[in-house]
Amino acid sequence: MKKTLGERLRDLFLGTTRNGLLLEELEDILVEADIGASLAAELVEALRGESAGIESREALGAALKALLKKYLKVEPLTVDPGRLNLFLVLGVNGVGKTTTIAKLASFFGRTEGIAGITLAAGDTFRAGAIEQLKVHGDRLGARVVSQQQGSDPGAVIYDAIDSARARGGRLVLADTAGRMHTKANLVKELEKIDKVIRSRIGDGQYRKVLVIDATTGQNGLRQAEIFNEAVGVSSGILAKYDSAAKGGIAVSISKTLGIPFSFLGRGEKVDDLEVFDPDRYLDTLFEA
Ligand SMILES: Nc1nc2c(ncn2[C@@H]2O[C@H](COP(=O)(O)OP(=O)(O)OP(=O)(O)O)[C@@H](O)[C@H]2O)c(=O)[nH]1
Ligand SMILES: [Mg+2]
Repeated sequence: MKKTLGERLRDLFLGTTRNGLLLEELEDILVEADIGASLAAELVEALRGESAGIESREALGAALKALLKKYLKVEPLTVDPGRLNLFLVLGVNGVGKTTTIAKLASFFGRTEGIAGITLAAGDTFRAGAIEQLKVHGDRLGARVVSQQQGSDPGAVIYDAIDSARARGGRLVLADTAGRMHTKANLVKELEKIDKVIRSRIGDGQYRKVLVIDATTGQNGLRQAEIFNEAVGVSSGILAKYDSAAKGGIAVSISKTLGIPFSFLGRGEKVDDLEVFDPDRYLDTLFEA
């Protein structure tokens, strides 16, 4: 397994005491952790002035954490209990969208006492996606609104909004397909879904939540750009942050695109979701 950022920082201090070399290597280490090339260069530049005073890994870690914390945007994703809330869950295939929906349903049911959660089976593209959501729904006691595979995802979500509203429900979590035949298709489909929701949500709260896989690397930034351009992303969730080897992509995305992060996924189980706490996130990233 790859070394973590923290481990590599420790090696850096064992290997050299010469400042110039240290900062150059540091830049590579930050790029490896998916912080992004331009941000890594910026961080190293910011440290150049202070580097004379940084004589231990702990001091360097603390200085880096403080800088990264300034770049990281964090904002809670909350259910407004006074109206209908719809969270449209977006992301490329396999990042953890459907699992994250189950985690969010469990989180909002457990911690905020939100009852009557509706899951909308908006991934009508992949075989097995609707069944997967139904299994989660059964386990969590959440209603699942679905149509057959291949049907229009906008229509499914439209139905889910209407039926949730008719029952006085407060939260709809809508799944989407992570893959289309082409990027243009994906964007067009998302724009259509977005339009349907906006026409139907009324005075409800509508949030577009992008799931990013912590292990996918800098490609995550490109994914965020595409979804952000298509529909505008309200909130990011960093999934698969179980190990600290990677995951700097959250800083890269929030610094570059201004997208705030709300939750962290740390495992496959329904309870493996935590509110995005910048200190906990950075502590993990720098763990040695
Ligand atoms: N270790 C770990 N695995 C996760 C996490 N979140 C999701 N997974 C796993 O990632 C795999 C894909 O998860 P899904 O929720 O099906 O992903 P998806 O984005 O809905 O995938 P598609 O519907 O195919 O686009 C599953 O095996 C999940 O158990 C996480 O936080 N940690
Ligand atoms: Mg899915």
